[in-house]
Amino acid sequence: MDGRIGDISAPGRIAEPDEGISMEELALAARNHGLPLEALRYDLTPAGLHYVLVHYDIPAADADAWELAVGGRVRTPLTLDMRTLKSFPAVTRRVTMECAGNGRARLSPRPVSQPWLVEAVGTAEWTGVPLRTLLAEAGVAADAVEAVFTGADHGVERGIEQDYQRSLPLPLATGGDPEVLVAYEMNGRPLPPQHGHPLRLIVPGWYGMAHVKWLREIALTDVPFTGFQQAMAYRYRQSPEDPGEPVTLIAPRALMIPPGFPDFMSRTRLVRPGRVRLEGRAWSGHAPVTTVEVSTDDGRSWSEAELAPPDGHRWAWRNWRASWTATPGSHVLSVRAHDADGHHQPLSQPWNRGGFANNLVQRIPVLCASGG
Ligand SMILES: Nc1nc2c(c(=O)[nH]1)N[C@H]1C(S)=C(S)[C@@H](COP(=O)(O)O)O[C@H]1N2
Ligand SMILES: [Mo]
Repeated sequence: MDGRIGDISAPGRIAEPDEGISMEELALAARNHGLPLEALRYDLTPAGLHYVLVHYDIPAADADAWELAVGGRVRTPLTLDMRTLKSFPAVTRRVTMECAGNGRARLSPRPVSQPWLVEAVGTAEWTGVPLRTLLAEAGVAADAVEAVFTGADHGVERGIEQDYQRSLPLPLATGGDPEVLVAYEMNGRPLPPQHGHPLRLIVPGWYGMAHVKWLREIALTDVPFTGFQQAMAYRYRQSPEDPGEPVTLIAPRALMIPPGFPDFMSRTRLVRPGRVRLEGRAWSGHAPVTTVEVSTDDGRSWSEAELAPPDGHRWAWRNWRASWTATPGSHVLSVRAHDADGHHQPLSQPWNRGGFANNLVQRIPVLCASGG
């Protein structure tokens, strides 16, 4: 396939109000997977339980032959193999990553795309070279404004063939807070194929789309990047004509490990009467989480949960817990997070055409059966 076979300005599709999940959405949901919510129990998500989102195919990648090109508006273009990359001083950062489309499947009307409920999240320790180290090595030209990152994967978006590419503003690419990483290890092991083997970008605090996997090129540019994933996708738009604002930082969210045990098909949770420990995780890319509140009466009243103190991992989720005395009958449990910038989770859905950053509070219907 070659060149333009479609219309890159074509907007994504919004499902009809009563339209069920399509086979195309099921095909995406079968390729990609979320975090089973009980895995919120682990501080560090085991690699196989971390959510996965791959737009096209996982590319064939040989670490021994891999080369990262650093070029564009730099003084000295570089070509770095894995051995050279590993010779730079390495850092390890614990980072919670979340897909910008998390929560999309519950929107109404529903944007047709990967149908995440709330499980597109995970936390890992990523080891690699700070991006600023590599850019200092290459020497940033005075007129550079952005860094464009290209993955080795390739596919078609709305009829146009392309590589997966995203950019970051230069101050973020060369800055130290947060420090962007060119990572080659996840939880102390080489990156697994689905998470970008052998090299990926990690952008603490940003939604997943910025963390370019199978990273093969970094190019500094003197104009803002206008590729599909930057200028067309990942923007908060209310209408197809709306230019929208770019999707960047992760909005606050708290999730609860569904208590009790599930009914296989309905997924309804069953608990026995008495004390039930409620716990989960909370995070925000804007600012540290300050408060987590829990409701056991479908959002009518809220009480503060116990939030774990800061542990030095600013870019990772934090544990919270609360206690509930279950009484026979039906209940709806909810949890919501607030951050130090005053962002919090809404009680009605924030809607945009891409279904991005829907951090509507989680609702968990629970059935408490008497007689245990
Ligand atoms: N090259 C490349 N990088 C990519 C993607 C992709 O399809 N190709 N998907 C992005 C999106 S939308 C998300 S949410 C994260 C998912 O990272 P993970 O699969 O390691 O959790 O990778 C991002 N990086
Ligand atoms: Mo994503």
